[in-house]
Amino acid sequence: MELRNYLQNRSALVDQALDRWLPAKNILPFSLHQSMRYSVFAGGKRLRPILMIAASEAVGGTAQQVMHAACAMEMIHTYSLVHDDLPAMDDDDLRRGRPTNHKAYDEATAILAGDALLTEAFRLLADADANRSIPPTTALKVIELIARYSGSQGMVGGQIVDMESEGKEIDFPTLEYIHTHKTGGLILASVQAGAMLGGGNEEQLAALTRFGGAAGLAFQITDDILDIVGDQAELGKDIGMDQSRGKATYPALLGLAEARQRADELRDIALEALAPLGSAAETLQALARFIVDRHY
Ligand code: GRG
Repeated sequence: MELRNYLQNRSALVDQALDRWLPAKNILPFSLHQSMRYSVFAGGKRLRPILMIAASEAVGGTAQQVMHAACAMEMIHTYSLVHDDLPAMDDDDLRRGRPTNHKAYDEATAILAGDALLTEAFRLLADADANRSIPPTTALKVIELIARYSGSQGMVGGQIVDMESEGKEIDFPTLEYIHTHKTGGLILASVQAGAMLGGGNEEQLAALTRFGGAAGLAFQITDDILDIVGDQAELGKDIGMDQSRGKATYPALLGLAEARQRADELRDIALEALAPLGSAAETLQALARFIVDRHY
């Protein structure tokens, strides 16, 4: 299947499942559930759930086997965007082409919507019915994996180092720490969870771990580049913000050309890592190219 069709098809499946699993707008408390849904259904690419599904399919599993974890991952990602946009963090007005959650609602509601999305994600990951075809040990390993990559030694850890580095000159290892933890981790965890829930063996999991690490870092470097050369309407958010905030980015440290080269190298590392999976990994190959070539 051509990648564009694959992205459309799998993101529609994810949207349907999210709609089923997220509390409806008419369930109390209305404002909280509306605010959660506002950000979840604001038009994200669903890249992390799609990577999880593609990783499951690459090891012989199905989309259905990972759907609850894929939706949980999208809820965690959306919570991170809602909180990242808050006045105490990046203070952004626009996200996914719409006013940010705290602009559409208010700051307290946005904080609580993020809190509830994170909590709901772990409720879903632990849901017995959603895990009925998954061995309990695997389900527990996936919960631990996603918690580890989301928490203080994962995304939240990357976020605080990012904030503390604003306006400062930082070295390359610190920049790599920020990128691999703030963004790369959830992408790596998505791929690993897909391999585990899809029933992959040790060799397949090792290959997909190499793939996910390289793809995750390539994604954030591309995000840095798009913040300079991207189109605001296509991206659905303000551009040029990294430079104005004195953010630690690859182009700031290495220059645009070298940052592009590094993203291309990481794409090639990701592609090489997929070799043991053969033609079963064709979708993941296309996704690795998309991560680096995308305009949005
Ligand atoms: C607030 C705990 C906490 C963490 C925030 C991920 C993050 C950490 C902040 C987001 C800042 C940011 C814009 C980082 C760039 C990489 C990134 C996560 C981009 C958005 O992801 P996409 O492009 O977004 O997959 P969509 O909207 O398509 O889902």
